[in-house]
Amino acid sequence: MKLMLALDVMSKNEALKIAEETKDFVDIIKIGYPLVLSTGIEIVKEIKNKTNKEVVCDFKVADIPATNEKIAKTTLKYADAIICQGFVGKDSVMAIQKVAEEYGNKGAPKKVIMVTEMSHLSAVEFLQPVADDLAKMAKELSVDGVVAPSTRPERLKEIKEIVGDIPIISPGVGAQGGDLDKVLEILGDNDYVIVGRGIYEHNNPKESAKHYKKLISKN
Ligand code: O7E
Repeated sequence: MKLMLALDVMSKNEALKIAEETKDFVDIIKIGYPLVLSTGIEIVKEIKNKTNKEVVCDFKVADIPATNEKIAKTTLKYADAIICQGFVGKDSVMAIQKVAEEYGNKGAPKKVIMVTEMSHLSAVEFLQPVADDLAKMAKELSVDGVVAPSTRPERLKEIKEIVGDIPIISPGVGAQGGDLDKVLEILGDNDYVIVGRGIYEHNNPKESAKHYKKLISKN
């Protein structure tokens, strides 16, 4: 199982410092609006240069196909993968997949990761009722990864069963209180556990990353 660092800090120096300190224990780095809006998209290049890791842009893109296409082009010029919402429907996701195909090459294909059910409390209001259908759509579209919650292991399991061998990317352990032991029983070698605050807010991010890496590597 792999560790994805959610680097949601707001300063370039802090981001680069934590990325470098934790790089031996982190498999891939996810950044999103907090860091990119604070520093600019060029931060992707700087993180990649410092760490030699793949960088995923978590923009949870959720627009009409024509706008999704533009966002994907700007993002995938820099990043290795982009995260989108599935609830906007097939054509919006496919517009991003088309850009990923165009911008990738054989050695470094660009990836599209799609959100199904989110990890926060209110995800049960509107997203959970349609999440199984979103997971089925993700499978039909053969996306490169599916986001499902560590905060609700029973739902994580159900979504994993639907998507089969598509890698799961799961947030919610650490600050959001997800039970890592239960998550480890469900996820497999190709899946990712996301940890953000549990690492970057720790007084020793390197030790925390090492700790999480050790825990998930036991399985
Ligand atoms: O709670 P933390 O600090 O460990 O951070 C979790 C990260 O995962 C943070 O970047 C948040 O935006 C993201 N996330 C969720 O917490 N819940 C979700 O349902 C989805 C995501 C997410 O990253 O979606 C794309 C992978």
